[in-house]
Amino acid sequence: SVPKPSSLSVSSLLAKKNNKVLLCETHDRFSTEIIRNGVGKDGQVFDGIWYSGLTQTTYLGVPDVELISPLQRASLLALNGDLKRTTNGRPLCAAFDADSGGNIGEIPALVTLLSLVGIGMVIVEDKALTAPGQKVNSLAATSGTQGQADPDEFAGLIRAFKAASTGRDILTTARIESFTCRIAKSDPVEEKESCEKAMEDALHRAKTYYAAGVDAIMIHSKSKSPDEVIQFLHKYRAFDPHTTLVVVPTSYSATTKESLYAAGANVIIYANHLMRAKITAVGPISDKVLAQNPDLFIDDKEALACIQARNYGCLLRKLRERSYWGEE
Ligand code: SPV
Ligand code: MG
Repeated sequence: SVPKPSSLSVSSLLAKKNNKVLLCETHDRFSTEIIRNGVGKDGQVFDGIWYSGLTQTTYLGVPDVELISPLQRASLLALNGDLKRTTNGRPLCAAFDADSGGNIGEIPALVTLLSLVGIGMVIVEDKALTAPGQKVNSLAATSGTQGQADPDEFAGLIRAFKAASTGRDILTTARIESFTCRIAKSDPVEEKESCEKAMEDALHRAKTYYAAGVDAIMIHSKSKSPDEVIQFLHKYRAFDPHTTLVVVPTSYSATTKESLYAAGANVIIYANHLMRAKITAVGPISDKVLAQNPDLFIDDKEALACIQARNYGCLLRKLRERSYWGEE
């Protein structure tokens, strides 16, 4: 029989924690244990996991372009034994990054599967995906080249997620990309106008998605300053005091949690921090290991040259040629 996940629901955590919930991405059991056991100076803990498209695909060694559909990613989570994430230690809630939602016909299966593996929040972004594999990550330098979905059509997608979630404890969340899909202008007057237009567009979309019945709204930004997000939070809160608001302080990571909560945010997601930290850390370590163990290659000037050039492809070829790795 399928083990029953004992994760906490996002909605009950919001109620229990005064509408302030903290999530962090994890991409393997080890990183999950790190966030489960981490305690901040103020005694604050992570409430749950963000199943990030970026870090899940990076872990698999493929780009974050939505070549693997949300249903395929959810299936991989279900199959890799992730159900066990809550069976020992402190239970964590979980939110799933559903990219642009995938095939509309697969939404009932996607929501059912997410619910089965104990996920309490599904987040769908309003990017216009022209074909599988055409998504641009929101923080990529080229994110301004990605168009946004028509807001009314996207509202239809939200309704499909809501319909599939009936009777399930899973919050449908609309993610607004008006700030990340904007192309920055070099002229200051044009730049100001473009920012104002993006704000207007973001607010219009939020109200449209609210009318479609979303449970939560996420506002994303790639600005190093939190200003546009904070302004959006204040403006949206003046219209609707209740809907759960979600933010992702990656590019504006110096901003405190308190200032985001004070502006009206309810869920803060640290979206790819552990994977980014891992990538930054392992490169220099592997360089060091190679640099400190040159004896193996003492007479092998070609392999040494590959090491000195930090050319891993060249080094792997030399290792294979010399059968250091035995027969393949
Ligand atoms: C992810 O973590 O996959 C996200 C957040 O979607 S971001 O990478 O900032 O777009
Ligand atoms: Mg993503």
